[in-house]
Amino acid sequence: MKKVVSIQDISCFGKCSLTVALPIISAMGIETAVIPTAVLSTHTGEGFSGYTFHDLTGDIPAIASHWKSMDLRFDALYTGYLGSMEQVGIVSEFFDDFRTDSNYIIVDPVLGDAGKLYAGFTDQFVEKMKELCAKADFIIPNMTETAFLLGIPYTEDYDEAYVRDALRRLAEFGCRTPVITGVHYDDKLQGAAAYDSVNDKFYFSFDRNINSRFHGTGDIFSSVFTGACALGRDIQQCLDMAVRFTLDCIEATIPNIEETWYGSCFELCLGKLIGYVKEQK
Ligand code: PXL
Repeated sequence: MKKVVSIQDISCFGKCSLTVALPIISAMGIETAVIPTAVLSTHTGEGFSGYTFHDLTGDIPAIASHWKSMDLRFDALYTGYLGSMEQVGIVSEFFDDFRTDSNYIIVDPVLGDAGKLYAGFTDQFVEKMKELCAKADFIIPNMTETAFLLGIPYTEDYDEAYVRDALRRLAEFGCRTPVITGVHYDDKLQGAAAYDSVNDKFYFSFDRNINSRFHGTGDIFSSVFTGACALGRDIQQCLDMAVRFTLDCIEATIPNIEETWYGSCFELCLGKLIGYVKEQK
């Protein structure tokens, strides 16, 4: 059985990070270990204020050393939202300890959306996140995170040449395959693009665009991508499954939007995801 460890916060209410990664990767038939990096009462995105934040950075080295003593190994190490520069440094050490010749390191450099950094993040934090990206096989930023990582202005007016150039520049940080999510050149299609820098090859996957922003979709995408990667799927298959399932979740959220403005209704789609894993060879 494949094993993944997901390292990110628990937002107790709000459907993102671990409360998304754990059910999604498990539904893909993969054992999912977790390292909660912080406990928040809700996520920090639009609509919530006054949330609590309990930092668990100090627990991570002890968890890592216990696991090392048991010689635990994982097919993928997957990180999402990290709450402080110190935490990014400790996760970086975790990568050094648990990287093998055959596993994947997947970093979703959670920094912001819609052209803005999330609450509490600074330019120094972005710099620190770049260092973590250098150790990854795959990084999965959205268009906002791509702009912050590259130090370029955020724009919603771009074409395929812009995306290819951004992917090449992200690869210069040292990660093998950057993946950009939320790519859309017009109102009809939305999807993701990847660049395998070792083989100098680009990959694209698009599906129907829905012109609205949905919280937590980045975590849904990265969780499916991580699961598909751990299952040994190729880059195109990982992109296709993550794009398709993210769209399923958005479509399921629209009729429930009044109730779940703070997250996407991925729960209603897990049956489909299990089907995709079975169908895609
Ligand atoms: O969905 C990314 C995410 C994860 N964790 C926390 C967040 C966010 C985005 O706002 O606030 C705590």
